[in-house]
Amino acid sequence: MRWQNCVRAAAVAATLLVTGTAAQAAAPAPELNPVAENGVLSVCGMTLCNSSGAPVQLRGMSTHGLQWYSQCVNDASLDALAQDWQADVLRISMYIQEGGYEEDPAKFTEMVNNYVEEATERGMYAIIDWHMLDPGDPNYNLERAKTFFTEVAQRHKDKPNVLYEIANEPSGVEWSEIKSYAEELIPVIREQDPDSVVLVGTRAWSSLGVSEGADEKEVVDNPVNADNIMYTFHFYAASHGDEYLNTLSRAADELPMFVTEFGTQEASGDGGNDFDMAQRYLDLMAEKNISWTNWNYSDDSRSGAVFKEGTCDAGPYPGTDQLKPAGVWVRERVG
Ligand code: IDC
Repeated sequence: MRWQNCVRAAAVAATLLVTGTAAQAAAPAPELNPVAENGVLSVCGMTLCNSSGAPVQLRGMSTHGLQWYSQCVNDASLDALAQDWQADVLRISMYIQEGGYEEDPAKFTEMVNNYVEEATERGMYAIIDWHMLDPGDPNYNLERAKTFFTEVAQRHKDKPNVLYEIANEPSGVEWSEIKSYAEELIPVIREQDPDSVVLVGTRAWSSLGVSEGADEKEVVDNPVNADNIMYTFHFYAASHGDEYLNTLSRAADELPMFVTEFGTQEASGDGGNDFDMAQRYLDLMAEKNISWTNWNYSDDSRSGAVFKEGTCDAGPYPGTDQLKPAGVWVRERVG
């Protein structure tokens, strides 16, 4: 969060002066971390607000799929994310298919629970991302989602820092199907954890319908019947130009929006970066106070994975030497 950076940077500098080296730097004092400063978040108007009712913009990173890149989410990398990157939020991406949750629900639930604890220890918000992708109908995984979210919401209900993202990227389904999924699942979460923010994916890979020829109107005209929710929008700057940007801009005036995934490259998460277009999105999100997490905090070979290949074998994670160009760019903008 921009307004707190000076204070946090000063505190980190003071810590460094005392201890001498970055490696010895202690975690930021509790009063200087995003969660201690802002407490329980809620949706107020079209934005997120802190426990005093002041608008906040969270900025941070999404993990890659935990079934593939959990080695990039460890004590040292999370310290770097919280202290060096100064991230407010970690999105914990748990795929359901492709070797994810459906293969071993207990193992993946435990992993997510542990990462929520790690984010909490570091004073970051945590988004629990139900990373459904293929099949694109979220109802396919409804029973699994009920089981999973009951467990994680029960476990974390007393924490101030957990947000629940219930459908990463629906595709090939009407908005009405996504809405009905959300209206089945949200009460299940609320039963355990009544006051947390829930993030709802939108049609066509969370493009508010644009990638399938629709737009935000279908949501504006027929919103999910629940309080304290936001809708998600995902973009990849080298693939998604003005039509997408304008849709996000219009939508943000009528719907609470959270960009839980974006890349500076193509929708494949790979290829050349379009930093100019990405900056236009970032400017819009700053102007309209839209929170965001970037894809992704791993050392996958693709250009959108922030670390160079092999970084997660042993680190180190702070600084920029081990970052790809997209990583250098986004690290500067997270803090
Ligand atoms: C990509 C991963 C890649 C994986 C693929 C399919 O980077 O390793 O093989 O998913 O699971 C999304 C998705 C996100 C994608 C990402 C980049 O939410 O899972 O990750 N992307 O393609 N939506 C648009 C882009």
